[in-house]
This record gives sequence, C-alpha cells and structure tokens, in this order.
Amino acid sequence: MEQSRIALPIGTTLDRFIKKKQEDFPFATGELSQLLRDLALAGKVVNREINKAGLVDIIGTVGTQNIQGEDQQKLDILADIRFSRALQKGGEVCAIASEENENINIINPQAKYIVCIDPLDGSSNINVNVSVGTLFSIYRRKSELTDQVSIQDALQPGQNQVAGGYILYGSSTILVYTTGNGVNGFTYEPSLGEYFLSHPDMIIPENGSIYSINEGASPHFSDGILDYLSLCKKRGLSSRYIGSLVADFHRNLLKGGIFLYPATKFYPEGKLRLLYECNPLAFIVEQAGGKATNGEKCILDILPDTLHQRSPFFIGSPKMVDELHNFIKHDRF
Ligand code: P6P
Repeated sequence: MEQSRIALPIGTTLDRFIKKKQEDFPFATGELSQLLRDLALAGKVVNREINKAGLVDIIGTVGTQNIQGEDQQKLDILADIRFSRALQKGGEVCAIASEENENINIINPQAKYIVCIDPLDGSSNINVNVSVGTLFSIYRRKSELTDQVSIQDALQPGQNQVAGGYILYGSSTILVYTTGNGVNGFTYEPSLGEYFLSHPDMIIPENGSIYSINEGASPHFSDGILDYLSLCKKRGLSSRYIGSLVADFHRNLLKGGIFLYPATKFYPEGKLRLLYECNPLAFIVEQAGGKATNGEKCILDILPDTLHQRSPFFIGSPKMVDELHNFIKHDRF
C-alpha cells in the first residue's frame, strides 16, 4: 500500500503524524499507533530523569548486573521500569524482551505486538554527560492471540520488524523511527511536552568522510578490518567515536559514514546485541538507503537463537559498507 504522497510539514506533531500515516492503511486498527505513542511517552519521562540526573541521586550503579554481566546504572533500571510501565498501561504489547532482563516479560498475554528494547544504551556515559539512547524493535507475535506467549515470539529476524527506532537523549532529544515507509525524526520540545517533525524522510548520504570504531581494540582486529582502516586514514577520513551507539549512528545517518564493531578477542561474537541494538538500526538504515551487515550477511536476515546474542556490526553509507566488504570478505566471522 503506497503511503500518501503528501509530505507532512516540518513542525507536525508526532501524534498528528502517526494519525495521518495510519489513515494510509485502511485496515489499520490503531494498535500500532497507540504503541508508538506509548514508547514516545516513556521517552519523555526518561528524558526528564536523564536531564535531572546530575541533581538527584540516580547516577551511578545499583550494585547489580544485567544479563550481560554489566553493572546496572540506576538510570538503566529507571528507564526499563518506565518503558515497561508505559507499554503495560498502553495494552498493545504481549511481552517485552529487554536488555535489562534475562527472559521475556509477559505483560498483556492477548496483545498483538512484542517489543525488543534496550531501555538506555550507553548508560555508563551518563556520569560524564555524554548522549545516551533507547533502541526498540516492534514485531507482530508469531503465536496466536489465544496461545501462550513464548520466547519464540521475540526470536524473529529483523526483516519481520513492524517498526524500529531510537530515542537519542543528547543536546536535544530526538525520536527517529520507521514502519517500513521511510525514516522520520521528531525533536522533543520539553516546554510543550511534544515531539515535532524535524527530520522528514531521512536519507543517509551514499558515501561519507567519517569512520567510527574503537581503535583501542586494533590489536585484535582482522587483517581485513586493519587494511580498511588504513585506507580510511590514507584518504584523510575523520575518526569519530563517542562510545554511545545511538549517538554515533545518528551522526553518521545525518552526515554519512560507517560504524564498525567487529568481533574481537574480548567479544568473539561482537559486542552489540542483535535483537535490540543491531536490528532497529539496521531497519532504519536500510529504509534510509544505507546498509547493515555482520560482515557476511544483512543484519535483518539473521535468525536469532537467543534473546541477548551479540553480532559483529557494520552499518552506514552503502558505498562505505560495500567497500569494507571488499576488505573483509576473506575474514572469518
Ligand atoms: P566499547 C555502550 O556500552 C555500548 O553498548 C554502545 O552504546 C557502544 O557503541 C559500545 O558499547 C561501545 O563499546 O567497547 O567501544 O566501549
């Protein structure tokens, strides 16, 4: 179904944008629209808590670790609670697969959608005032509405995403998402409590002059990766790496560039998680004309085995990803 050709003007509120796009689908029941609103609402609450983090005792770790064995920051937990609560109240989600929880959390057993989420990625950067982000993927459950929700409902390839997106809590807070008909960005205006369309129909530049990778791990990179990085330096490309995935990706989406997180000695499967970090960004970048692979295949084609599995991750401008592949095609991932 072709989406309406009428481009909505910059400044359109998120609510109006969602409503207009829903009208393009006569059989739409409004459930996905409501789910997107629920996520946007939780983003407003998390944004408020992040912005006052310096004033209230919510910075720092809580002494527990998540499934990844990483110290859980207080804001990680708060963000997970906020998103879970918003989705529970919204009623459109049967279960949530969250980075913060080992298993899926079943919330509304008869609901149609399942959400995979990293409530607050890059949270170790909060203490130093670096941008952090929320990443989410939305799928239709595979099981019947009357059946028991199971982990299989979450273990779907990224191609099955109904929607994917992120919220970047930076110098301003922006929600970027796709439902498979292009990518749009909405900047949050806290004084009005509204998101406004600020980046309509986002397209990543075909090529770019930025490469993003943690070169501290260079001793453990494959020869193909090292040769590609040498070419980037020979060409005088700029190295930009914040150590916060959503911030690094968003910059490259706007300016063009490539982000690389290869397999290393410390992360033999790569560090980034397939379900709720790689897949949402891969859906967005492909909708914006870019590419995302694990070094061998499209990220969206990978069938997950486990909720928290990791993947090598190469994402960005199509010409840069293609050129990288020429260097790494003989590497074993
Ligand atoms: P490294 C943050 O912890 C994160 O999950 C991503 O946001 C970021 O891209 C990556 O890890 C940074 O990892 O190993 O370079 O510190």
